[in-house]
Amino acid sequence: RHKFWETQPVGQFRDAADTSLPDGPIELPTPLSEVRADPYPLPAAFEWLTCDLDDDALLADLYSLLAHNYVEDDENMFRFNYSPAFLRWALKPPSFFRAWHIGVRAKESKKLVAFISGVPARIRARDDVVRMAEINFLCVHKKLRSKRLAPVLIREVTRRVHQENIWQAAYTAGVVLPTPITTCRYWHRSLNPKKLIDVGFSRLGPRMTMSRTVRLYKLPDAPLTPGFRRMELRDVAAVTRLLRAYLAKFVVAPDFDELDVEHWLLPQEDVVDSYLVESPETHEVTDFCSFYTLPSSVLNNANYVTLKAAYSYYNVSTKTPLQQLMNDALIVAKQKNYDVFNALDVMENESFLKELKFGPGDGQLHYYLYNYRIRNGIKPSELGLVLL
Ligand code: NHW
Ligand code: EN5
Repeated sequence: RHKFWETQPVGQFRDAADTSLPDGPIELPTPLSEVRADPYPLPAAFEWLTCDLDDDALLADLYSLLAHNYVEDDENMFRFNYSPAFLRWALKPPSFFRAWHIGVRAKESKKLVAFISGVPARIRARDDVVRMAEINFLCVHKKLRSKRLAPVLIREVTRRVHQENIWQAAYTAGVVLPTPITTCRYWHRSLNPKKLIDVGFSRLGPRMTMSRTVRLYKLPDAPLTPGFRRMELRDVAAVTRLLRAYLAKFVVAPDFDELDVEHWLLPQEDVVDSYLVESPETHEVTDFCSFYTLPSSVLNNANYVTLKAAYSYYNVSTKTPLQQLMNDALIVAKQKNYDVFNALDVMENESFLKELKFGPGDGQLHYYLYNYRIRNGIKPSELGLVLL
């Protein structure tokens, strides 16, 4: 069934019932001298390319590969359209490795035809903080599909991760592989219902007119919570404290320090937005919310070419109720002209989704760990990790 995945140190479907297997690494590290020294062979027409994302021309090629060949929904109506600035942000966190930005190009034309990436992260599973690679942006050009190139890319990124003495990884996918630690549902909150209906992202509900629908999703013009403001550089220490305390509640979550928070959560126009509540009396930072910007190309529509989507990222409430905080996040997203606000049912998100008029999407997101077993998996609400 899974000719490649059966050979890898991941939870196998046949072991699912075996509760005697312990939590933790599936296989032990090997000495670095035993890590294969040279790249895996590619078909003769192609060559490996370690990507320099500071090179604007290369970044443009990567952007274009993904814009035309990356993830689509099940009916091929939309395709993720990560911006160049977003890709640079996603792939260059503190202590990133350039060797983990792996392209494949045609030897003759030099055209970029495939890509896979990793970035380093510390991820806690129960009480074990593990150095991992977060693997993302695996993409093979549409014309080269089903030729078993993906396993070569995955083996090569694994080799380069091993060379840094890192033996675990985390990744998400819309497809089922051996074996998810949990399966999450996407939820969607319409901000611009007329456009969403026009492009086929959503439908007019039964017994609903367009004007009733527009009224249903209407939001105030400005955030309601006193002290709600954009996060700034001076807030990094306070936000790190809030976030670390909050993420400690989940079974699997990143172990963020101040450098990570500065990189992953300090606002960057059209990439990541973060807001917090500063108490007007004590000036204490009590609550925090964030979302990242990931537009989708609208395929085959006469009126529109892109959908502007915000994706819920990390949110922490200690004083402002989470539902009120997220309502303010919807309000600022609407002000900034997003068409839809998306969220997974991770962390405590279930507590506000229905109340704030999110509806379940048709997509799922499966979370995976490589070479790390979590017996019986976890519930989405036990997961404190959002990958881009
Ligand atoms: S998920 C998004 C993945 N990208 C897309 O869906 C873009 C559109 N599709 C494509 O470009 C986020 C191609 O269809 C791809 C597959 C490239 C997906 N993950 O080359 P073949 C990520 O980036 C297996 C893992 O013939 P293809 C996360 C498939 O099950 N495996 O297929 C990435 C089969 O193996 P099997 C996937 O369609 C995580 C084999 O690939 C997969 O031309 C990567 C077929 O290969 C997926 N999304 O290319 C793993 N999709 O055993 C990281 C298919 O079943 C692991 N496959 O025969 C950790 C590594 C680091 C470890 C460090 C210690
Ligand atoms: C790794 N970082 O399927 C990511 N999106 O629901 C890789 N559906 O947008 C894996 N099909 O339900 C990504 N509208 C896996 C996800 C791939 C993309 C995907 C889904 C998520 C999606 C939309 C559009 C469906 C179009 C037809 C959807 C319904 C919205 C509606 C709004 C009003 C209230 C009810 C719901």
